[in-house]
Amino acid sequence: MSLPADVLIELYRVMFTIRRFEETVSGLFGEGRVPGFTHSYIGMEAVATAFCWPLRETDMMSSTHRGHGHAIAKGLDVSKLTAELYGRSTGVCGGKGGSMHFADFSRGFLGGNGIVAGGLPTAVGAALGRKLDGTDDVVVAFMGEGAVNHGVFHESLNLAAVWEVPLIAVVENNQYTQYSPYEALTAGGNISERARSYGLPEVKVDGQDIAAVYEVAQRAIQRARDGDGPSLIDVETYRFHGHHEGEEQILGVDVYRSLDEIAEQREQRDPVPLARQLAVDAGVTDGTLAAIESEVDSEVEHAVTFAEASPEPELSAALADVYADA
Ligand SMILES: Cc1ncc(C[n+]2csc(CCOP(=O)(O)OP(=O)(O)O)c2C)c(N)n1
Ligand SMILES: [Mg+2]
Repeated sequence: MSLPADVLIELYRVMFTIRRFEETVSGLFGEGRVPGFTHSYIGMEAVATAFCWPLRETDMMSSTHRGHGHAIAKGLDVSKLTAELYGRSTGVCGGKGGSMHFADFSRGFLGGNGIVAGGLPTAVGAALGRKLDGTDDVVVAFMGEGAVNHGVFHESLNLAAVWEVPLIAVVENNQYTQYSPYEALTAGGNISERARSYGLPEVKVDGQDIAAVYEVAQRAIQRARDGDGPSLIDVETYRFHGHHEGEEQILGVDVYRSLDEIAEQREQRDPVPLARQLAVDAGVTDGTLAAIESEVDSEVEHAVTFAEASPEPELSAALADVYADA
């Protein structure tokens, strides 16, 4: 599918923002400036970008432990996101969520989740709610391929299909479940084939090709808006960093995958330069793209300054936000 230049420019802006944000967080984490745990989305930028692009603010999304890219693609404020990672009071959750457990309901972001497959049942419930409310809003549920072997994956998809809810379940198959190759854990070999057992279409897509993911995302989201039911999408992607930041320092760099494999993926399958090339091929000038890159650099630099200048939450705020307003 060939995308128009104006769309490619905006998709590239989102992808580049995720890339620059994650590179920055990786550096800050290494220096001990960002506390807790972070999991990098570097290498997977096209997936969140394509699936969030067609979404409205009122559409919802559930995320994972690797959620920074999902959040940026859904339009969360980069400064408030950075402050959240720093645990500061100006963060999207007042600094109480951190990297893995922040949410922003004003943007339909239902939250990250430290439990593998944990976001999916929440997304099915939200999608049922959209349907019962009579809206044509949809819900996207992101998950890693590690989710497909959990019981709740089957239970959730079964109910989603029976109730015909507007859910788009996106499996980000980045080839590894923590330190295990997915083939070692996943029977049947092909995640997309599982859709058939729920009466859903089988869809598999190259997640490093923004144009290909964009087309699949548009179709699945339209199907959900039209009331034609859920989709399960198998997206082939790759993560360039370790499972979590700091992994290489703790485990070593080639314990469960080879340096050659990582280098080959970086050289040939990096979605950010591939998207940049698509934009150039569509007639976008290098100057236009360089201007976007410099705007994004400033946005991320400003976000770090904002976060580091922000205060930590007051002790008196510890029990606020524990229960939702009735
Ligand atoms: C139910 C559960 N089991 C185990 C873990 C520990 N754990 C955290 S992330 C992870 C791997 C997840 O792999 P995948 O779903 O492929 O997502 P990815 O990290 O590759 O994005 C595991 C096993 C957990 N958080 N929750
Ligand atoms: Mg994985």
